[in-house]
Amino acid sequence: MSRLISRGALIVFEGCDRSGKSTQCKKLVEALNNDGIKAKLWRFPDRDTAIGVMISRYLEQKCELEDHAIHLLFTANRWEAVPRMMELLSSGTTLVVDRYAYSGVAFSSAKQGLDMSWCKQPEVGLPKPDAVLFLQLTPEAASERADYGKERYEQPEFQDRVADNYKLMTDDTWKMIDASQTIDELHTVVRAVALEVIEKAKGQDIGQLWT
Ligand code: NYM
Ligand code: MG
Repeated sequence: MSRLISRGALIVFEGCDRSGKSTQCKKLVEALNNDGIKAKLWRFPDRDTAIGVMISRYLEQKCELEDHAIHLLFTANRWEAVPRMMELLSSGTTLVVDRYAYSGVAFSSAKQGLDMSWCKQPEVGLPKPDAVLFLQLTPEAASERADYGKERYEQPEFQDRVADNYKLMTDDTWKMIDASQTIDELHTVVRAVALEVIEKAKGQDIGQLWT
């Protein structure tokens, strides 16, 4: 298929809480923009939509929600963003996304009574990332970082189960990156990987997740 404009890449960052994803996403978008590459920062949950406000209240432990129900809200928060994401990708903008469906599945299925295959179902068919940059840091190292423990799920035993669940979802789009490096060292690695992914994505259609 020939295109007038080559599409942007969908680059997702994943990892346990406090692994440095938000910092790296921000630095990557800045670096790409400085290089003249169209790139935009995106994040899930997007706490600014009506659904996102409910999610945010739940995470801040201001309300309780049944486990399946909150899982579906996280998923709905991705689906509501899809039209805009597709528009940007096809107009040539690379999206650097802080968490995606893998977070949805890894966190929800760390709870009692929700299995991974059930958790995956509502995520099936979302735009498939061209690459998942997984920032690897032990839950112990993460727990020593600033602000840890403020939100729901930020406990070492829960994060251990999340880390195990992530491992079950790795495929050939995943790049495992050591997140114990300094911010600048990590950024150098991330930027090199991203440039390769952006180049490769130009010639490929956007796939559908887990189909
Ligand atoms: N989280 C995030 C989920 O449980 N399901 C999801 O689908 C997503 C995207 O929300 N502990 C969890 C992981 C985090 C928390 O994320 C909020 P952040 O990046 O700290 O705002
Ligand atoms: Mg957090």
